Amino acid sequence: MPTRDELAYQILEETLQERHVDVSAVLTALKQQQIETPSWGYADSGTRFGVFPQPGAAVTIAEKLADAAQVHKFTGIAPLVATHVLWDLPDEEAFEAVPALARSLGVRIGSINPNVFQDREYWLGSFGNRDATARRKAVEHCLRSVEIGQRLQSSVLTLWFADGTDYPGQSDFRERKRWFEECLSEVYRAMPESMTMLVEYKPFEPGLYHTDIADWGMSYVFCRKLGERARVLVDLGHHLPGTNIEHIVAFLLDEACLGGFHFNNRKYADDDVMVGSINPYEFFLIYNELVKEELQPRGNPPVEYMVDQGFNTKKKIPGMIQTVLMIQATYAKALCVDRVRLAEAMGNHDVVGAEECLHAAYRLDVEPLLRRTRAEMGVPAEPLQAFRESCYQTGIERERGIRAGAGGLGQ
Ligand code: RM4
Ligand code: MN
Ligand code: MN
Repeated sequence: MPTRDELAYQILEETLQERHVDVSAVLTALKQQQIETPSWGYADSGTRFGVFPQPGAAVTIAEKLADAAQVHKFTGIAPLVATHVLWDLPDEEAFEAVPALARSLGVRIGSINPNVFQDREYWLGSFGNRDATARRKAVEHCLRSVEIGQRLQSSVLTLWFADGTDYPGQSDFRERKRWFEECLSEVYRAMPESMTMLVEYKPFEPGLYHTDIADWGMSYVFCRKLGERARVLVDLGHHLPGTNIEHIVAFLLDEACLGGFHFNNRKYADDDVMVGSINPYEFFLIYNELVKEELQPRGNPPVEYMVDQGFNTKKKIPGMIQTVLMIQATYAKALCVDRVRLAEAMGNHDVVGAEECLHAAYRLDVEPLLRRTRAEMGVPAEPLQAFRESCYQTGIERERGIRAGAGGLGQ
């Protein structure tokens, strides 16, 4: 007698075969998926109105890595951890200890995130600051981050700038653009061949009137001027309402300039809530573009799939496991689109038929496929439930308690 799981898998397999989907290729793709979770996602976070510490939230890099390792242990697809230079790596000793510590926990250091937005000197900007000493300080910090990245065996430098202005007339757009070009280029030139620079954009906040890298186009222009190892970072929350993000993704892919993502979701502004929690269909359509590039590569280098979320009211580790599972399920659905029928429908100008192909994949219950993937990877079929049963959460709540200074978003 086949088990319930086997039966469900067989039924799904038949459906997928009918839909011209190569099921074993889908399983392979799912097993190769790699997601990077952010160290700051395990630390206390808040809003500009305050930070509410959670019992058990991580403070040190060792705790952040240990918590991230739990997410990887129960999902099998989150082996990378993004680090924030200022928040995670306070001293020289950390650079020595961190890679080995990560390895011992079964994870690796992913992207290095310099911080040129918190110090007093950056009040009026970093790379776009009129004051050359502030620009110098920011460049030096980024150069140091390149060095740190090498020591941590990281190959990705992720840049986000809080630069902008609050009022018309406050500064000069063109001057600032030139300063950005100069500073970015100095950092780019210092990177080893193995390192990629990802440039993030954001149309609003903290600047109330303008931000210096406001959209993907500006980021793209900077990257193109720098060279092939500079690519655009798409943070899903950094778009004005109604923006067609999947179109941007496809456009950048075709230009071989899509570097990576900061996955999250927004309802109103840069909310940093869980990816897919507000608009899961939009997330599916984004993954649909990514899968098309995977199936028919046109030269975009591998994309970094990073999470950039804050958990203010959700518990952090289960929140992150839930996030990773959402990303996995969405990728699985995008892999299950009937691309033969879709191409036919497109060719016949059958708008209803074409959209139906996407709907059919989006509606599909991919759970049997995910359970099979997990079984083959040796991770629990129900990661969230298994994490709860492990009692890790109650353990850290008891041992670490509530502490101040956990750093991270909103601080
Ligand atoms: C920004 C952006 C960056 C993140 C900072 C703290 O809005 O998303 O990636 O590092 O917030
Ligand atoms: Mn981001
Ligand atoms: Mn953001």
